[in-house]
Amino acid sequence: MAIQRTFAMLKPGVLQRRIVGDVMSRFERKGLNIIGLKVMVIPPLVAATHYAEHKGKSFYDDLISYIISGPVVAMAIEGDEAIQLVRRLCGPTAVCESLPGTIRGDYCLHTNHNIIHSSDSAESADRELKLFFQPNELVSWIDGNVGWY
Ligand code: 3AN
Repeated sequence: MAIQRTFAMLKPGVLQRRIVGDVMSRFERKGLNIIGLKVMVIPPLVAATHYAEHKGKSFYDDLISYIISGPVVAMAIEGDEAIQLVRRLCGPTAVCESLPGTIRGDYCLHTNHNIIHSSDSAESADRELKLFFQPNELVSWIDGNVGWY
């Protein structure tokens, strides 16, 4: 096992639906540590950088206008194998493949509003954490229960 940091983001609509606590509690219950947290409206340039790999795809323009349409909750999460574990807690991109029990499986009806983003690799996590957080906004902490998870 290796301690990793990853980036996750609750997309526009999650604050309005008042399910931020429900979603975040899944990461807490798993034993992962929230080490950075902010509510923000993503500037268009940051959105374009974040989703650069999708430029040119059919859903790109809608994706950008949606992601800047309201406040998001940006999170930095730390723990053993955090990158893959957070992805698994979120569930697959396509809502029809997201099983009940995953975040997307429980909270979304449409793939374009699949409520949460999480980094898909160590490289993405590093890039995305730097895009959304300053180094001094990330605070590692020790959980005294660490041996029980
Ligand atoms: P993930 O967020 O699971 O890593 P990506 O990076 O392939 O998935 O896609 C980024 C975002 O683009 C998704 N979260 C979703 O909002 C949107 N998206 C991806 N594929 C589609 C699609 N086929 N139709 C509509 N929106 C899509």
